[in-house]
Amino acid sequence: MGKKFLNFIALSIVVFLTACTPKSSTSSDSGDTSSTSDTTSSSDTSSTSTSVDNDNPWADLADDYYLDVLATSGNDLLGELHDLVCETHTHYTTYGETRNLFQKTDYNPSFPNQHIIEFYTQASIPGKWDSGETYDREHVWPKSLSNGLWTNVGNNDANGGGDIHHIRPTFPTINGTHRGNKEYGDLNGSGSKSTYKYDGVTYEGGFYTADIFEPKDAVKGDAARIVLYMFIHYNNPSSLGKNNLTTASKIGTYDKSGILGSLPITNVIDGTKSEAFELLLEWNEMDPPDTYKINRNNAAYEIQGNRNPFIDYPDFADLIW
Ligand SMILES: [Ca+2]
Repeated sequence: MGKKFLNFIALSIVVFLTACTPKSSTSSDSGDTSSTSDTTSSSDTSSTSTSVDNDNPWADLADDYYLDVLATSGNDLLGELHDLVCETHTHYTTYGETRNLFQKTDYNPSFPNQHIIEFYTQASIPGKWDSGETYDREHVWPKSLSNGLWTNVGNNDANGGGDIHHIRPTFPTINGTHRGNKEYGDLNGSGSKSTYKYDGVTYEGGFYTADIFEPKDAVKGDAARIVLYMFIHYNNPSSLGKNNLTTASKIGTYDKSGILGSLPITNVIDGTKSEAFELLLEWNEMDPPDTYKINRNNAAYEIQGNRNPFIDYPDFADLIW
């Protein structure tokens, strides 16, 4: 009798315990309900990374490239994307090297290995480098506005000024005279038309004044996404190149809001920083990446090891800014 009673007590304890435990464990195991966010936000210790890891918000993007990015907005997302594009940037192309890369990155799908797409007019032109006669190499973020980060770009230099995500093939006059080192901005119908005659055809590349260059609508988003990539990659006042990763990566873990200002958006209108971002976000939205730009991102990834996140997922820009 006594033994049966003890067994009953033991069984009751087991039933009681099993009934209790799910209460605390379901909230962390069941995952998808609102209770998860409470759990993750309440504990900032390293133990959370394992559970969040299984729930990676960007797992479907570009295969596994964004698997380590766990943040979903603001400076945290900016910092993690910065770390990612720096740390995976395993090959820094020299400016000289870019002369022979456009045939891989900017090729016209209708004439692969022969023609490339000129950046501002989107004209299809022969891709073989002819010492800058047909096309030259445009710094979308001008050298003189780089805060010294890629002011000196010789053919042997490997810095932001030779990054293949940044450099674009452009007609010489459009690059040298119309764009020059002018800031990007909206001219709202004013300014001179940027045109270039090639092989009997006149191509249009946007508008310009003495101070501002406005790419044509079909190129606005592409230009904006390059600027945003450069901003998150090179946002650090150190010298850049193969040895800068340790310093540059600090933005992911240190005073992100402070560091943000160290590379101002100097190449976009004379407004405040928020006005510049407003314009870039608008351009990013009005002109989404097309197939050719997606191919380009993949080709640049094969060459450098890193990707332009804003081509893979333009909404990153809205989530950050
Ligand atoms: Ca476009």
